[in-house]
Amino acid sequence: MESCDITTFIGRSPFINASGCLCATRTMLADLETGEPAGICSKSCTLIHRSGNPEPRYWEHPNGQLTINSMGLPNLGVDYYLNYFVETDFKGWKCISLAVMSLSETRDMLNRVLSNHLVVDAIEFNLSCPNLEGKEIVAYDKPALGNLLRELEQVCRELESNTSRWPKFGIKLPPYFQIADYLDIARMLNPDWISFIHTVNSVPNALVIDIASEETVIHPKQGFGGLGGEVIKAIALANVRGFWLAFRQLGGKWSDIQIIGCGGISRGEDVFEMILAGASAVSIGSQLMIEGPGCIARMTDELIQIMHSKNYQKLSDFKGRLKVRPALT
Ligand code: RRO
Repeated sequence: MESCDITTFIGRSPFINASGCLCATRTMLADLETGEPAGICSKSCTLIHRSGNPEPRYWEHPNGQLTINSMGLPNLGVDYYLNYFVETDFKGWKCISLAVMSLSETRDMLNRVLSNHLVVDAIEFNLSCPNLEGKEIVAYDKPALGNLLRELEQVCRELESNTSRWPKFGIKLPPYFQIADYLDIARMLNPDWISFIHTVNSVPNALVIDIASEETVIHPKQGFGGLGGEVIKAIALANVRGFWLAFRQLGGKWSDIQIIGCGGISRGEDVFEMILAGASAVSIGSQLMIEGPGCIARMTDELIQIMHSKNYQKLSDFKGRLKVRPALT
């Protein structure tokens, strides 16, 4: 069977991991690499390590369709992940995810990342962690988000002279639930600075109950956590499509902002749908936790199978080309 071309802006295929999944330690990252994703993204990190929320803080439904987490940003600190990227032989796209807790901390982390020996291809600002005690999701506060993005860009520009190579900058967004949000947020992104958005993070403030024990399945934050898995795919698709349409509406350089689709992807079909909706690449979260890195090869085969059946040679043959039939009036 003749093979399809599934290269994307990140490399030889559309697949990366969703930050947080199989990427918190060297061992996990090395394991992730065995699945041969096109790119890897490290666990969102802070300046110094954090142990995160108390256990139990992650739970998978036995049928594999749903996960809930309240990890609370456990990570080993920015230097740990930078060192990993220095040491690894991985040839693909390397992305470090920075949790934006405060501007001064983010500046310190950026200073380290944008050193003369830039070891990553991309920097993702996580603006959407749902699980921090006493901290709201900044990406839901539009005026605060607008200010923060302006400040972050300014910090990046100030540090530009520190680096010989300019990385791609992107942001990890939470799911939005109103049509107007896509355009409001898209307008805040300066396409001369932001190259990609990663949408969606887990769906915040879900609650899963075990009826036998009459308890929540995870315990931090009163049992509330971020929802992942197949059950969130429709929300993720809507966000990918909403931002794709918003970037086309704004036109010009906004059309160059790439979308990494995330949320509920567990089969080649889901990847196909994400790309049809406008994603340029996809990230795998819950399914990586459930199945392990082998899911990437499986989904690659499934995607290619679908492309063959539809006579598509490359991803751009169908990317963004979702058909919408006008409603009858
Ligand atoms: O660590 C977490 O609790 C976490 C993070 Br930073 C995130 O961005 N998304 C998520 O579901 N969990």
